[in-house]
Amino acid sequence: MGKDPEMKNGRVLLILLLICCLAETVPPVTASGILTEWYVNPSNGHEYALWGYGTWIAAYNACPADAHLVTFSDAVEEAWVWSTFLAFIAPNYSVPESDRYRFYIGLTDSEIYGASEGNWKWVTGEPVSYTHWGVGEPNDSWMSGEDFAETIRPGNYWNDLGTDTFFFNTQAIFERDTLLHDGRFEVVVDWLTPTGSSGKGLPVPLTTDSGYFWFFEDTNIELLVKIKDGCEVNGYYWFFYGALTDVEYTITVTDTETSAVKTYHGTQHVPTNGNDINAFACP
Ligand SMILES: [Ca+2]
Ligand SMILES: [Ca+2]
Ligand SMILES: [Ca+2]
Repeated sequence: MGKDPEMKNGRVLLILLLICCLAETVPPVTASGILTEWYVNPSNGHEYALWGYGTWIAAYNACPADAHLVTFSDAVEEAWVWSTFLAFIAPNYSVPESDRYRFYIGLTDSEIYGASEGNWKWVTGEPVSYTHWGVGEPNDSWMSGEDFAETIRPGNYWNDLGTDTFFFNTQAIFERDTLLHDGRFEVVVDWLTPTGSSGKGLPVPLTTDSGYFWFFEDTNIELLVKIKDGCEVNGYYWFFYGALTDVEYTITVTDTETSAVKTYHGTQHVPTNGNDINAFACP
Protein backbone atom coordinates (compact mmCIF):
# COMPACT_ATOMS: atom_id res chain seq x y z
CA MET A 1 0.00 0.00 0.00
CA GLY A 2 1.40 3.44 -1.01
CA LYS A 3 1.91 6.21 1.48
CA ASP A 4 -0.78 8.80 1.92
CA PRO A 5 0.30 11.62 -0.48
CA GLU A 6 -0.98 14.22 1.99
CA MET A 7 1.18 12.78 4.73
CA LYS A 8 4.15 12.73 2.34
CA ASN A 9 3.52 16.36 1.41
CA GLY A 10 3.25 17.14 5.12
CA ARG A 11 6.66 15.61 5.73
CA VAL A 12 8.22 17.56 2.85
CA LEU A 13 6.70 20.73 4.29
CA LEU A 14 8.03 19.88 7.76
CA ILE A 15 11.54 19.29 6.33
CA LEU A 16 11.37 22.55 4.40
CA LEU A 17 10.24 24.36 7.55
CA LEU A 18 13.11 22.80 9.53
CA ILE A 19 15.66 23.86 6.88
CA CYS A 20 14.14 27.33 6.85
CA CYS A 21 14.30 27.63 10.67
CA LEU A 22 17.84 26.24 10.83
CA ALA A 23 18.92 28.74 8.17
CA GLU A 24 17.35 31.52 10.22
CA THR A 25 19.38 30.62 13.33
CA VAL A 26 22.68 31.07 11.44
CA PRO A 27 23.79 34.66 12.00
CA PRO A 28 24.42 36.76 8.89
CA VAL A 29 28.05 37.01 7.83
CA THR A 30 29.32 40.56 7.48
CA ALA A 31 31.97 41.63 4.96
CA SER A 32 34.70 41.01 7.53
CA GLY A 33 33.28 37.60 8.47
CA ILE A 34 32.00 38.73 11.89
CA LEU A 35 29.19 36.40 12.97
CA THR A 36 27.82 38.06 16.10
CA GLU A 37 27.19 41.49 17.49
CA TRP A 38 29.88 43.11 19.67
CA TYR A 39 29.40 42.17 23.35
CA VAL A 40 30.70 44.47 26.11
CA ASN A 41 32.66 42.87 28.95
CA PRO A 42 31.51 44.80 32.05
CA SER A 43 34.77 44.16 33.91
CA ASN A 44 37.02 45.99 31.43
CA GLY A 45 34.68 47.81 29.01
CA HIS A 46 36.18 46.04 25.99
CA GLU A 47 33.97 44.72 23.18
CA TYR A 48 34.22 41.26 21.59
CA ALA A 49 32.75 39.53 18.53
CA LEU A 50 33.02 36.08 16.94
CA TRP A 51 34.59 35.61 13.51
CA GLY A 52 34.67 32.57 11.23
CA TYR A 53 36.21 30.66 9.49
CA GLY A 54 39.76 30.21 8.21
CA THR A 55 43.39 30.23 9.25
CA TRP A 56 44.88 32.33 12.04
CA ILE A 57 46.43 34.66 9.45
CA ALA A 58 43.09 35.01 7.65
CA ALA A 59 41.47 35.94 10.96
CA TYR A 60 44.25 38.45 11.70
CA ASN A 61 43.79 40.04 8.26
CA ALA A 62 39.99 40.12 8.54
CA CYS A 63 40.07 41.93 11.88
CA PRO A 64 38.77 45.54 11.64
CA ALA A 65 41.40 48.27 12.07
CA ASP A 66 40.01 49.36 15.46
CA ALA A 67 40.11 45.79 16.84
CA HIS A 68 42.56 42.92 17.30
CA LEU A 69 42.52 39.16 17.84
CA VAL A 70 41.48 38.61 21.45
CA THR A 71 44.11 38.92 24.18
CA PHE A 72 43.73 37.55 27.70
CA SER A 73 45.08 39.61 30.59
CA ASP A 74 43.90 37.01 33.10
CA ALA A 75 41.69 33.98 33.68
CA VAL A 76 38.69 36.23 34.40
CA GLU A 77 38.78 37.76 30.90
CA GLU A 78 39.19 34.32 29.31
CA ALA A 79 36.27 32.89 31.34
CA TRP A 80 34.01 35.80 30.35
CA VAL A 81 34.79 35.34 26.64
CA TRP A 82 34.09 31.60 26.81
CA SER A 83 30.83 32.04 28.68
CA THR A 84 29.67 34.73 26.25
CA PHE A 85 30.56 32.96 23.00
CA LEU A 86 30.43 29.20 23.68
CA ALA A 87 26.83 28.99 22.44
CA PHE A 88 27.80 30.63 19.12
CA ILE A 89 30.92 28.57 18.37
CA ALA A 90 30.35 25.76 15.86
CA PRO A 91 31.59 22.44 17.27
CA ASN A 92 34.25 20.63 15.23
CA TYR A 93 33.06 17.00 15.10
CA SER A 94 36.22 15.79 13.32
CA VAL A 95 38.24 16.05 16.55
CA PRO A 96 37.83 14.33 19.95
CA GLU A 97 35.01 15.59 22.17
CA SER A 98 37.52 17.23 24.53
CA ASP A 99 38.77 19.48 21.71
CA ARG A 100 35.48 20.31 20.03
CA TYR A 101 35.07 24.03 20.72
CA ARG A 102 37.97 26.28 19.77
CA PHE A 103 38.89 29.75 18.61
CA TYR A 104 42.07 31.62 17.76
CA ILE A 105 43.61 34.06 20.22
CA GLY A 106 46.00 36.91 19.35
CA LEU A 107 49.15 35.11 20.53
CA THR A 108 51.99 34.26 18.15
CA ASP A 109 55.68 33.33 18.09
CA SER A 110 55.93 34.05 14.35
CA GLU A 111 58.57 36.39 12.99
CA ILE A 112 55.90 37.73 10.61
CA TYR A 113 54.36 39.50 13.61
CA GLY A 114 57.58 40.61 15.30
CA ALA A 115 57.97 37.61 17.63
CA SER A 116 60.54 34.79 17.49
CA GLU A 117 60.33 31.03 17.93
CA GLY A 118 59.42 30.24 21.54
CA ASN A 119 59.02 33.92 22.48
CA TRP A 120 55.24 34.35 22.42
CA LYS A 121 53.78 37.79 21.95
CA TRP A 122 50.27 39.26 22.06
CA VAL A 123 49.40 41.05 18.81
CA THR A 124 48.67 44.21 20.81
CA GLY A 125 52.14 44.22 22.39
CA GLU A 126 50.64 44.00 25.90
CA PRO A 127 52.75 41.88 28.29
CA VAL A 128 52.18 38.12 28.30
CA SER A 129 51.45 38.01 32.03
CA TYR A 130 48.90 35.19 31.93
CA THR A 131 49.10 31.91 29.97
CA HIS A 132 46.94 28.80 29.91
CA TRP A 133 48.87 26.28 27.79
CA GLY A 134 47.81 22.64 27.78
CA VAL A 135 50.19 19.96 29.06
CA GLY A 136 53.17 19.75 26.68
CA GLU A 137 52.06 22.89 24.77
CA PRO A 138 53.30 24.93 23.03
CA ASN A 139 55.14 22.12 21.21
CA ASP A 140 55.76 23.53 17.71
CA SER A 141 55.11 19.95 16.56
CA TRP A 142 53.74 20.43 13.05
CA MET A 143 56.29 19.97 10.26
CA SER A 144 55.98 23.59 9.10
CA GLY A 145 56.01 24.83 12.70
CA GLU A 146 53.26 25.98 15.03
CA ASP A 147 53.44 29.71 15.54
CA PHE A 148 49.83 30.66 16.30
CA ALA A 149 47.62 30.03 19.33
CA GLU A 150 44.08 28.85 19.89
CA THR A 151 42.09 28.04 23.03
CA ILE A 152 40.10 24.83 23.31
CA ARG A 153 37.09 23.61 25.33
CA PRO A 154 36.01 21.50 27.10
CA GLY A 155 39.64 20.39 27.42
CA ASN A 156 40.25 23.94 28.64
CA TYR A 157 43.74 24.71 27.37
CA TRP A 158 45.76 26.68 24.81
CA ASN A 159 47.50 25.01 21.89
CA ASP A 160 49.93 26.26 19.29
CA LEU A 161 49.11 25.33 15.71
CA GLY A 162 50.16 26.06 12.15
CA THR A 163 48.18 27.95 9.55
CA ASP A 164 47.73 25.31 6.89
CA THR A 165 44.24 26.07 5.60
CA PHE A 166 43.85 22.44 4.77
CA PHE A 167 43.46 21.37 8.37
CA PHE A 168 42.58 24.46 10.26
CA ASN A 169 39.29 26.09 9.55
CA THR A 170 38.62 27.62 12.90
CA GLN A 171 36.81 30.63 14.34
CA ALA A 172 38.35 33.60 16.14
CA ILE A 173 37.35 36.21 18.68
CA PHE A 174 38.01 39.86 17.92
CA GLU A 175 38.39 42.41 20.73
CA ARG A 176 38.35 46.18 20.70
CA ASP A 177 39.45 48.42 23.53
CA THR A 178 38.75 52.07 24.12
CA LEU A 179 41.41 53.30 21.79
CA LEU A 180 42.04 56.74 20.48
CA HIS A 181 44.31 58.02 17.71
CA ASP A 182 44.25 54.91 15.47
CA GLY A 183 44.65 52.58 18.41
CA ARG A 184 47.69 54.22 19.98
CA PHE A 185 46.11 55.37 23.27
CA GLU A 186 44.00 53.17 25.52
CA VAL A 187 41.55 54.90 27.86
CA VAL A 188 40.07 53.13 30.90
CA VAL A 189 37.63 54.77 33.32
CA ASP A 190 36.87 53.59 36.87
CA TRP A 191 33.99 55.18 38.78
CA LEU A 192 32.98 55.23 42.44
CA THR A 193 29.69 56.44 43.95
CA PRO A 194 29.24 58.00 47.43
CA THR A 195 27.56 54.76 48.57
CA GLY A 196 30.67 52.78 47.63
CA SER A 197 29.51 51.02 44.46
CA SER A 198 32.09 51.05 41.69
CA GLY A 199 32.66 49.87 38.13
CA LYS A 200 34.24 50.52 34.75
CA GLY A 201 32.98 53.20 32.41
CA LEU A 202 31.72 51.60 29.22
CA PRO A 203 33.18 53.23 26.13
CA VAL A 204 31.50 54.40 22.94
CA PRO A 205 33.81 55.72 20.19
CA LEU A 206 32.73 58.97 18.49
CA THR A 207 35.65 59.71 16.14
CA THR A 208 39.15 58.22 15.84
CA ASP A 209 40.30 60.69 18.52
CA SER A 210 37.29 61.06 20.80
CA GLY A 211 34.67 59.05 22.61
CA TYR A 212 32.38 58.96 25.61
CA PHE A 213 31.74 56.70 28.58
CA TRP A 214 28.53 55.71 30.31
CA PHE A 215 28.42 54.29 33.85
CA PHE A 216 24.86 53.25 34.75
CA GLU A 217 22.82 53.09 31.54
CA ASP A 218 23.83 53.45 27.93
CA THR A 219 21.54 56.44 27.32
CA ASN A 220 23.25 58.42 30.08
CA ILE A 221 26.60 59.91 28.97
CA GLU A 222 28.91 60.65 31.92
CA LEU A 223 32.30 61.55 30.49
CA LEU A 224 33.78 62.77 27.19
CA VAL A 225 37.44 62.22 26.29
CA LYS A 226 39.66 63.39 23.44
CA ILE A 227 43.28 63.06 22.29
CA LYS A 228 44.73 65.82 20.14
CA ASP A 229 47.98 65.59 18.20
CA GLY A 230 49.92 68.68 19.30
CA CYS A 231 53.27 67.38 18.10
CA GLU A 232 53.92 70.30 15.76
CA VAL A 233 52.87 72.85 18.39
CA ASN A 234 54.69 71.74 21.54
CA GLY A 235 55.92 68.19 20.88
CA TYR A 236 53.14 66.48 22.85
CA TYR A 237 49.82 64.68 22.43
CA TRP A 238 47.11 66.54 24.38
CA PHE A 239 44.40 64.87 26.47
CA PHE A 240 41.08 66.61 27.20
CA TYR A 241 38.20 65.31 29.32
CA GLY A 242 34.81 66.72 30.15
CA ALA A 243 32.54 65.39 32.90
CA LEU A 244 28.74 65.36 32.64
CA THR A 245 28.67 63.76 36.08
CA ASP A 246 29.47 64.50 39.71
CA VAL A 247 30.38 60.87 40.37
CA GLU A 248 34.01 60.30 41.33
CA TYR A 249 36.14 58.81 38.54
CA THR A 250 39.69 58.01 37.53
CA ILE A 251 40.76 58.03 33.88
CA THR A 252 43.83 55.97 33.00
CA VAL A 253 45.37 56.70 29.61
CA THR A 254 48.11 54.42 28.27
CA ASP A 255 50.36 55.15 25.31
CA THR A 256 50.48 51.62 23.87
CA GLU A 257 53.67 52.42 21.92
CA THR A 258 55.76 53.58 24.87
CA SER A 259 53.72 52.10 27.78
CA ALA A 260 53.65 55.58 29.38
CA VAL A 261 50.59 56.00 31.65
CA LYS A 262 48.74 59.13 32.83
CA THR A 263 45.82 59.27 35.27
CA TYR A 264 43.21 61.99 35.75
CA HIS A 265 40.86 62.17 38.70
CA GLY A 266 37.35 63.57 39.09
CA THR A 267 36.32 64.39 42.68
CA GLN A 268 33.07 63.13 44.26
CA HIS A 269 30.21 65.67 43.99
CA VAL A 270 32.32 68.00 41.77
CA PRO A 271 31.94 67.75 37.98
CA THR A 272 35.63 67.80 37.01
CA ASN A 273 36.97 68.71 33.56
CA GLY A 274 40.54 69.03 32.48
CA ASN A 275 43.14 69.30 29.79
CA ASP A 276 46.75 68.22 29.72
CA ILE A 277 48.76 69.60 26.83
CA ASN A 278 51.86 67.71 27.98
CA ALA A 279 50.13 64.34 28.21
CA PHE A 280 52.43 62.19 26.07
CA ALA A 281 55.69 63.08 24.34
CA CYS A 282 55.66 62.75 20.55
CA PRO A 283 58.18 60.37 18.98
CA1 LIG B 1 42.09 41.58 26.21
CA1 LIG C 1 56.40 28.11 17.19
CA1 LIG D 1 50.65 22.43 19.51
